[in-house]
Amino acid sequence: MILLAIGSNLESKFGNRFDNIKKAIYLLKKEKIKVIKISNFYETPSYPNFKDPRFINIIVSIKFNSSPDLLLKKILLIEKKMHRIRTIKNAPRTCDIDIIDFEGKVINKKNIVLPHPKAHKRNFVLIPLFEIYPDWIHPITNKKIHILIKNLSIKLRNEITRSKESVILIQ
Ligand code: PH2
Ligand code: MG
Ligand code: MG
Repeated sequence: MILLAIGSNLESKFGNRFDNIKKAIYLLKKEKIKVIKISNFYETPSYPNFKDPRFINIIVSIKFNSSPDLLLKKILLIEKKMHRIRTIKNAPRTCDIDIIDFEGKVINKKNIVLPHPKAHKRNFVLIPLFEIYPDWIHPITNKKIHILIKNLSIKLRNEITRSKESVILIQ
C-alpha cells in the first residue's frame, strides 16, 4: 500500500484549497498514478504556525509500480505545476504532497524518509487515514492506527473537523 497526504492552505489560480487538492489528484492520474481510495477533506489549524491560514488535508492510496524516488520526482513536478513556491519552512502553500507510507519500506535518505517521520503525531494524517484504512499499522513501531489516534492529545483530536465537501472517485 502506498499512502499520500495532500494538503493546501493557500488559494492558487486553480481555485480555493479544495480545488487545489482536486487538481493535484487529477495531476496524479495524468502521471499514470492510479488513485485507489480517497478520504474526505479535513480542516485543521496550520501547525506549528497557528496564525497562518488553516489547512485542508486528505489521504489517498495509490498504485505505483516503480521506486519511491521516481514517485517523489513526480510529486515534485506536480507541486511545481500547482505553483507551489518554496520559501521558508512551513510557509503557506497551494499544494503539498507527502509520501506517508510506501509499502511499509523504511528509508532514511537525505531526500526521502519513510514512513513519514511525523505521520504518527499528526491528526491530519491519522484521522483521514483511519477513515480509509482502519487496519493500517505503522511500519516502524507496529502500532495500530487506532492506538496512534488514542495517543494524540485531546487538543489535537478536537481541532480537526471533517468537511462537507468530498471528492468523488471516477475510475
Ligand atoms: N503541513 C506542514 C506543516 N503544518 N499543518 C496542517 N494542518 N496540515 C499540513 O499539511 C501541514 C501543517 C508541512 O508540510
Ligand atoms: Mg508536509
Ligand atoms: Mg512536503
